[in-house]
Amino acid sequence: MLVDGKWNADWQPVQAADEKGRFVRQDSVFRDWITPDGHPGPEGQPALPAEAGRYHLIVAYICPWASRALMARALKGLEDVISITVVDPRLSNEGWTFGDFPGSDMTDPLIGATYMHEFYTHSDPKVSGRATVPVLWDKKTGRIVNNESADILRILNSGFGELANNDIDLRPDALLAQIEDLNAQMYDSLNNGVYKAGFATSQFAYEEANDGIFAMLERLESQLSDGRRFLLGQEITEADIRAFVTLIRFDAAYVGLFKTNRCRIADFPYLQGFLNSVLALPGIRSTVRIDHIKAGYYSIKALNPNGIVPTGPDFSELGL
Ligand SMILES: N[C@@H](CCC(=O)N[C@@H](CS)C(=O)NCC(=O)O)C(=O)O
Repeated sequence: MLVDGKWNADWQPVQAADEKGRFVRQDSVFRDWITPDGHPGPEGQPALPAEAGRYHLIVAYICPWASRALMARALKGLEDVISITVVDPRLSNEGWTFGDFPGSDMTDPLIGATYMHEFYTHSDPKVSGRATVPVLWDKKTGRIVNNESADILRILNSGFGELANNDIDLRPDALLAQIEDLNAQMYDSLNNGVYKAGFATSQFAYEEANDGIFAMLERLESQLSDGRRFLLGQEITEADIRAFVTLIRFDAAYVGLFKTNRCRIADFPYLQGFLNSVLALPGIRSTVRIDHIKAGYYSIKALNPNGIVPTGPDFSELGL
């Protein structure tokens, strides 16, 4: 990670642990906003004005948090407004890097960076913390606008005004309370829950995380069992994006590497149907790269020292 703008040690996946061996995730550092005319964000955040071609996303297809941003960009039809670059899914000793894995970018067109952490020090020479993806970058000022995917989802949904496809609203007012409630519960038990299982440093913390994960999967399965297409009805919302990015990685990576192997998503008929419904939406399929997901997670040396990537599972039922 970075300390006062310097890369200080080989990359390690575990960010921090509490006294019971639970994985603790760090908070994001860059939290500015983008709004149609540059007026402050919803909670008064300093904001830049929306502009076609000005902003850029740096992502990793392995990463669920980055994939949320990619999904929102696709659903809001912002592919021609916001450009992207993709890092190599395999983590180096200095974290994310550009590289030659198929589907990644070999070089960075923005500042000529080799490593992700260079975008952070370019934005703030004294920055401390982890150099995570996704990053929403402003080409005009040459700095990070925001590195928190929860914010980026909101920015993409409403910050680009008429530049976006506004037939889709990922946070409709009528569902906002339900979306926020489900988001919070899914974050703790599922989205971050799989990491809490995988990076637990005690049996207790691992089992606690597993109980949370499978209770949430059962709940989502039962919620979908009335035949609705998405978690809160017939239209996709932010809650579906958040669920999808974890569910699509589950059988490919978490079941094996993170030991969340009580059962697979393929064993839940409604969750599997939900994955198909989301994948059928325009632009979504290209945000999912199972090869990156497997290569990336299984490159985490602390969990898989020999770097062997499993050949399965078979994703043909989802057409992946
Ligand atoms: N809160 C951040 C978390 C992002 C995050 O943890 N990304 C991971 C990849 S899945 C990362 O870049 N990790 C690199 C590191 O921790 O050094 C967000 O949601 O945007």
